[in-house]
Amino acid sequence: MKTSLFLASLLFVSTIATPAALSHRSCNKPIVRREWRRLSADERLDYLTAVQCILIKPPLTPTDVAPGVGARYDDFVATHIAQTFSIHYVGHFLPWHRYFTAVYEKALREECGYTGAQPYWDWTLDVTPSSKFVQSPVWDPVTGFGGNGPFIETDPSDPFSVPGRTGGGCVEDGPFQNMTVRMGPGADVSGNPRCLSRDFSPYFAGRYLGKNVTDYTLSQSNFGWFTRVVEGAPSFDASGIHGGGHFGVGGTLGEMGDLYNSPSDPIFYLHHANLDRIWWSWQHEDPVQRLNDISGPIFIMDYDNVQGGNVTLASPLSVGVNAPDVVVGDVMNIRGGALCYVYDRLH
Ligand SMILES: *[C@@H]1O[C@H](CO)[C@@H](O)[C@H](O)[C@H]1NC(C)=O
Ligand SMILES: *[C@@H]1O[C@H](CO)[C@@H](O)[C@H](O)[C@H]1NC(C)=O
Ligand SMILES: *[C@@H]1O[C@H](CO)[C@@H](O)[C@H](O)[C@H]1NC(C)=O
Ligand SMILES: [Cu+2]
Repeated sequence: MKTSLFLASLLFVSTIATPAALSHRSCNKPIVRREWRRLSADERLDYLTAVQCILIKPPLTPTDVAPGVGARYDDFVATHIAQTFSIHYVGHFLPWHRYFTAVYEKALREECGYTGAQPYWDWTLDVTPSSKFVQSPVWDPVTGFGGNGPFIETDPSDPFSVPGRTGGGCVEDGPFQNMTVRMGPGADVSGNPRCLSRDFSPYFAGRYLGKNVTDYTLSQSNFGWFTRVVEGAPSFDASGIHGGGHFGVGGTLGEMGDLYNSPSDPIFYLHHANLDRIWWSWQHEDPVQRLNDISGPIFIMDYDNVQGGNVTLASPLSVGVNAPDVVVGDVMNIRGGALCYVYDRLH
């Protein structure tokens, strides 16, 4: 049964794969994704310049779909918002975000003249001790993404109050100081122009982004548990590395802490590239098994399969206007199918 399903899905992949996926089938010269601090200062500036470019390029999303979309960058945010409840706490959480990040990387390269690969942020380098968090090179005002916003009081008894939050206001320095966020908050795509906010919690980052949590994540023996440990429970008391990055940076009031709207902060893509690298590192430990190991619910939080079955290699992935649809099997290997990149280092 298992074998025939697997063969069926392979057949499915090879017969209906999209032209885009087919054109990338041979991956002889993968681009190499590197950690932010291992790029030269010029390479960091090249990346930041490409982000400034996509922030002002005209959008592709039709106005009746998301009236507030004002730039090509927003196409990605609106796509994430539209699918929020079908791409988190599901089996295809990691495959979807892998494809989404690669498609963003492709847009920077093909539409904004960027010649490098998507960088990643290895937060384990910045959280021991947690006081180091604010000094990370990723927050540099010139060769990074700028830092925190000023502190804004919130009600600490609010269940959404992230423990240890220290900011909440508009980012005060760096290249995204004057960036206009239009999508969100939450599911709202009508257009709410405002500043980019961050609400750092060094405490939260220290608790979930240390090497110990990544090592625990990598010790899971199958994909079903691996992805559940990456996502953690939707609670501040039992987050995983995914929530660690989102709430460590976005806290309560920052874009990164908004499940829908988090791609509005350009650091989103460096966080997700690192999650992807950790998944790749896990796959690499047992490629024969793990390049095909996929499971987990089709429907959000449906871990007992009450509403439906599990995701398979044939399950569809859509990133909306940004690229052709693919299937999970097209993104299991970063050097094949719809993808063609590698990481400089495994975790
Ligand atoms: C942001 O806008 C303010 C006020 O117009 C200006 O002083 C500052 O230099 C701008 N910062 C960037 C990074 O463009
Ligand atoms: C990892 O270390 C942090 C900081 O000491 C701690 O709060 C957390 O509970 C540890 N987590 C695991 C899974 O070991
Ligand atoms: C779905 O996947 C989980 C592991 O992620 C597994 O334990 C469960 O048995 C699977 N359910 C079905 C219906 O195959
Ligand atoms: Cu997401």
